Amino acid sequence: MTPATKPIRRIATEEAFSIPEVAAALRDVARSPSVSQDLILVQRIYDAKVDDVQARLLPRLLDLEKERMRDMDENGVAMHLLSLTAPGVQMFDADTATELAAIANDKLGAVVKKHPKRFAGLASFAPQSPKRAVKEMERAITKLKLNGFIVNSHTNNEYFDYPKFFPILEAAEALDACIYIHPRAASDLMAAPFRDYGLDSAQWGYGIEVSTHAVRMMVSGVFDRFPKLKICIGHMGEAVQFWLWRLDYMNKNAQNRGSAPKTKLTPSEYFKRNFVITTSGQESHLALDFSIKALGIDNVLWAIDYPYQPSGPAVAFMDSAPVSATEREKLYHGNAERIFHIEPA
Ligand code: VNL
Ligand code: MN
Repeated sequence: MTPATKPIRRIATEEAFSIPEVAAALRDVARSPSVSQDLILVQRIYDAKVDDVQARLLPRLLDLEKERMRDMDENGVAMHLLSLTAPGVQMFDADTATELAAIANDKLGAVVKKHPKRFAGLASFAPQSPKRAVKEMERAITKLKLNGFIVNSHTNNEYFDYPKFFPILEAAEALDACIYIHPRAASDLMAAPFRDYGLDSAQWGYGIEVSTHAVRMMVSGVFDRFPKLKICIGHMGEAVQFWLWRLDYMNKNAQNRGSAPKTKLTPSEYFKRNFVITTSGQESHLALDFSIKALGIDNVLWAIDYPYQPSGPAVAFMDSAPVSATEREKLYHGNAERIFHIEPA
């Protein structure tokens, strides 16, 4: 008799969900005038016509225990690290955003508690009101036992290097909770060239928005102030690791001419110390190999990007990745367990 081999534990780390309350508020946003480029996607998903091919996304975002769990079982996915899908609560006014984040976190906390082997969760908060955000962050980690935070890049066109957000970064560092910076559409003054050809979202605009956010944090000195802060970015690091040499070189020039503040470390040093990346929606072995070599095997985590991308190919991509068995364990679950405080199986 051959001993049964233990199946590898696959923890997918950028898996989207929504709740009816947020979906209804986003439908209102879809019907209101706004210059935000997020409106393209918000109208497509939350105010879709019945014949819209994307219309099936919303029921799949709202479902946790039925089709999603079936999909996980069929593809050998042990766990989804869930996050309220982009743009989260960041298009609402501060009061609505604060209230909806708490409702989403309560629901997330409940489903994680009910299925502790199948779900973990990243908590939302409203950066529109940093003070109340900090309270919700503390509640989400200490009371709801959630695993970190999700933020969908800029809030009202402002980025985490703005001092108004420092209390949020300070809280995340103190709570030892990683902030996953997920994309949303580019901020208003950057968005114009992304309006055509479907470039607003996952095809291109999302990556430019989040990579710019990450670079702003590194070169502004945020990580000298918060040296233990952990940030996670998806989509194979939004290509930041490919840029590190040039970032280091040109940041030094910018520092020398006084355009950028002096920092203790270089961008590449911050990126390796303060960031981890996930493979969400980016299934290229070449890009994975480069990322592991550039950042180290401990800094790369697997993700699917459910329900925006199918689970089967994401599993096949990582099952067949040209890495050792030990490395695959880290990519599939070891790194996620460490970064997001998920109990090892
Ligand atoms: C898409 C892909 C949207 C991944 C997402 O968030 C995402 C998309 C709104 O293809 O529209 O996380
Ligand atoms: Mn995503």
